[in-house]
Amino acid sequence: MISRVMAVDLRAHVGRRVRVAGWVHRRRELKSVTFLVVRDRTGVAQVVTSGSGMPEETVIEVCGDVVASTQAPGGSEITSPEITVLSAPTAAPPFDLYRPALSATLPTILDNAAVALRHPRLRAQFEIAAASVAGFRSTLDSLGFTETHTPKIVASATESGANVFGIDYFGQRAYLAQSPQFYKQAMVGVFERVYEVGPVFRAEPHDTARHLAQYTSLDAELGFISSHFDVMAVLRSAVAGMLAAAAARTQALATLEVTVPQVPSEIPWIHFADAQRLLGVEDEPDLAPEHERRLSAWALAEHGSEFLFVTGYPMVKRPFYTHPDPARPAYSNSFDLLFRGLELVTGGQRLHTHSAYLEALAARGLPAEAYASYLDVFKYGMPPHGGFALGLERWTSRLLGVANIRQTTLFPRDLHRLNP
Ligand code: AMO
Repeated sequence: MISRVMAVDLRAHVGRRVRVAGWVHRRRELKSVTFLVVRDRTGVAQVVTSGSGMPEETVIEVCGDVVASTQAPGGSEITSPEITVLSAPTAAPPFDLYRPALSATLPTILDNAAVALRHPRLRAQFEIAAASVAGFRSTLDSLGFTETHTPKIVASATESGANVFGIDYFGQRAYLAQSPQFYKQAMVGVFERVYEVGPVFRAEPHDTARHLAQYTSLDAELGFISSHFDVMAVLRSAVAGMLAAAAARTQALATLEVTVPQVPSEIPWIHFADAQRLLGVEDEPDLAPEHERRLSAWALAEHGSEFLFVTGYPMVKRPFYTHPDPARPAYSNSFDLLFRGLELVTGGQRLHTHSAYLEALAARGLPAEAYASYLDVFKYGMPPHGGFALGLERWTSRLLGVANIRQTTLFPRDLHRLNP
């Protein structure tokens, strides 16, 4: 059998008989000839045939002669085809996949995600997401981090009790992990530097363009730090690696008409208290989304950076494991990274002694018994450490200029959506 040629390579085979395989992306029937555009994982190839052709999304295999053609996409097309139908669809997609943009509402796209994701633009978005994750992994690997896989069924909430999904675990109360927080800290005791890419779960009551009930968290944690600034430096490298890996996907970026931004060699930072002064909101306890947008605009104008660290959030706004700022204990050694007006990452230095945890839990009225197995690790010697978590769907949506993170999630889970 002739070996399979990918659509993107067709041009290199002019004058030969080849085999291509894929989906009928578009069928155009003219008076005397029918054009079938076949889509595979690399792109599209045009097949010239007679007769009526087959409906879009039919899976076919085509053996034919490659001829140069200025009119065809990619400069060549397949003639004299023998077409085998590998799988005939039983329904037509509710939108045309060959149009440059899907003309359907977001609910229609999400309801039909299995087929909508075949659209070249949507596909390209997820290719960029995948490349970003590969860049995250390779950067942290090169910095001496070890990848871990920790449980997603857990015995206690980590981030706050409020937005946790409870489940029945063989008759016992359990939760879906809101974060690998406790486990990544414990793994610092083993590997010093760890990262994890995995799903996390938030029973988010907010129906917004930036909250999901399940998202992909890119977590890292490292030991032997002096402060959260050491963590921020690692995060900056990870972001640079993610951007470089995304930038290498030139075809996907061209499809999306997007260029990848630069990250400065040092990301500018502003202390929470200074940020509040700048915004004129000193009496408010936290930064609202609108404040984040204004701070990002300020960083772009003042520092030419699309990234901005806000450091030193008030302790009362951070989880109990947060390390206070030794010089100003009402503030914390923590940070958020804003990217194009949105919180993309949260991180910071953690408490690292057993007694500090007992005090922090007591001060917040949290029962130490509920955290007993988490706290155990701190009995056995833990170095000063810290880490961060980056939300992948937010990353992709900001990077690609997509308004709603549901569009950068394959099969989003939110307040209203459990299917498909
Ligand atoms: P935090 O809860 O701030 O921190 O989450 C970290 C990052 O995850 C993303 N994110 C979300 N993305 C989509 N939908 C959601 N509902 C959602 N919630 C959060 C954001 C956010 O910046 N354990 C700490 C991290 C750490 O300190 O290491 C944590 O989970 O991009």
